[in-house]
Amino acid sequence: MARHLVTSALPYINGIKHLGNLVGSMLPADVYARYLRQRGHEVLFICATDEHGTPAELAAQEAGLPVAEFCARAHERQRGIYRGYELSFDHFGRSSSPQNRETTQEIARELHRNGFVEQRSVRQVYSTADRRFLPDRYIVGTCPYCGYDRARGDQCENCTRVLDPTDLLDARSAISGSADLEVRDTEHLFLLQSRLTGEVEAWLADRADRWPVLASSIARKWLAEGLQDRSITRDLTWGVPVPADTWPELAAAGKVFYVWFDAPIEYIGATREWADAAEGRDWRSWWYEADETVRYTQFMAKDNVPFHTVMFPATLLGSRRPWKKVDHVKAFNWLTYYGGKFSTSLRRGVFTDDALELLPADYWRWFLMANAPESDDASFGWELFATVVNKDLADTLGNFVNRVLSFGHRRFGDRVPAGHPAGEAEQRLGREVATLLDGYESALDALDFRKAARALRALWSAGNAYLDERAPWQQVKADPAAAELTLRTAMNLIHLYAVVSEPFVPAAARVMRGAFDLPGDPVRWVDAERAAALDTVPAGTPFRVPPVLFVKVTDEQTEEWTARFGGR
Ligand code: B3M
Ligand code: ZN
Repeated sequence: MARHLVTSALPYINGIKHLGNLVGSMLPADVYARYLRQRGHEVLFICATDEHGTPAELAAQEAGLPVAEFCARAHERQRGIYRGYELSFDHFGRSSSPQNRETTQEIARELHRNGFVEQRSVRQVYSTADRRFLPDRYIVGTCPYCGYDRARGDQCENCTRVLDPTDLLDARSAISGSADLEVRDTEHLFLLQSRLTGEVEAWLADRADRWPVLASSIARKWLAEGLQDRSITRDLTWGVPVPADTWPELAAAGKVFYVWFDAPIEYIGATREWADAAEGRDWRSWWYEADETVRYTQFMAKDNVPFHTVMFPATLLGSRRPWKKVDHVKAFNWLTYYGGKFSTSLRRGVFTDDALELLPADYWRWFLMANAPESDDASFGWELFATVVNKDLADTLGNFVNRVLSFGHRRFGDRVPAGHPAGEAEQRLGREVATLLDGYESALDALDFRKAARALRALWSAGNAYLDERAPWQQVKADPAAAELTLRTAMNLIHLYAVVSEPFVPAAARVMRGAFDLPGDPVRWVDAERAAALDTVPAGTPFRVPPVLFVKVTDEQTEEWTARFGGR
């Protein structure tokens, strides 16, 4: 059995994430981690908040809190929300942890020892009023090309031209608005990625072919352009400090590592946090000289691909240490809100906190995964959301469960009925179920989530078709034992649904499974052969009728939410 390391890109600390963020990394990672666990694999599922950098400092300033305090609170807030979505992290860490500081500093020292770090002097804009160096995008001014008066120091949003802060006319600080800016010399560390290009290329060559195409195409494109040396330090107060034993002057000058240097290292840092939290947990067996059995899969939105497939591997390769590197990368396109951008700063779209107040997690999990922006961008709209939820969850799955159990209870009491032995219809159903299940597994193994959701939906539909065909409410009049067989078969389908739907809709799965008093219910996964038999739940097993699984979204709700969140 493989041991699966699964990581989701780390949500940034500065605000509540929207549904696009959720479906772009954390949620699919969770579905995959749950699937692997159900199939009996050992899984370590890691995530964390990404806490360093200028946006965190500015968000703290805006909230009137010291940045450490702001991050501690924001971390707890995000953690609570992800628990609400039942994201089954083995650990949800913080990139500001001591474990990450130590790992980041250690890797930086090793890169230095191996000749991949160089100190260089750069000219940077300093704001006297803000008493800080300003990152390029925190300098605004008039674009020299098109005259747009809110162009940023890195790019003009109006004419899309890439800029240098010194190109701007009337440059001022985006933080304070002050025009009291000067260009100063400052020392920074550069990671000499150019020297690692060949190694990264070779590393990528024998694995990118196995990745879903979105990730591999982006990675190849970046490599084709060649790796540039990158500055990996910043003049900020909040970050992993440059270690004084290696760079005493820079440490004394208060330099910290650039957030994109320490953030991916937090995958390791968070695993160390996890290991430190309880006896008997070994982080090294996952990350350091990990053996062949460890399979590492990363989930992320497409804009994060270059950092994960090129820069982070370059960092690890340059350390010359046996760090585990990623085996599979699954990337996602954008989820749009009515075709436009979700925006954290403008709070446009649906955010993870609001969504959970409207409906339980399963509704969102299903909609988002069944419509995941995999091969293309996908659009969120309330009408579509209502249609999908009502059709798939309420009509197809929920209704089946309710029809079978309440009719069974009414006619035959509170034990799974026996009836005739399985006949031709049941064998046909069994074969169909086995085929669909096989497709479902292959889709999940290939990280093909929409396809997996389609297969799961087809499994649910197969139950409805069988029930309509057999019509136990008719059978019961002429041949009650035939109705009993139909119900016993259908009840077995419900149990099968509980097992295989768990990765997508864990709460509904618990309810379905809980409907049967199967002693110890040992089933983790059902192989196709077993599924075909449809006999996991034997006649005589006590069952109960659970409350309705899914309530339909009404037209009134759709209208209300469209008005509240804006749409179209
Ligand atoms: N925090 C995602 C983002 O904010 C970024 C991911 C880090 S993963 C190491 O775009
Ligand atoms: Zn312009």
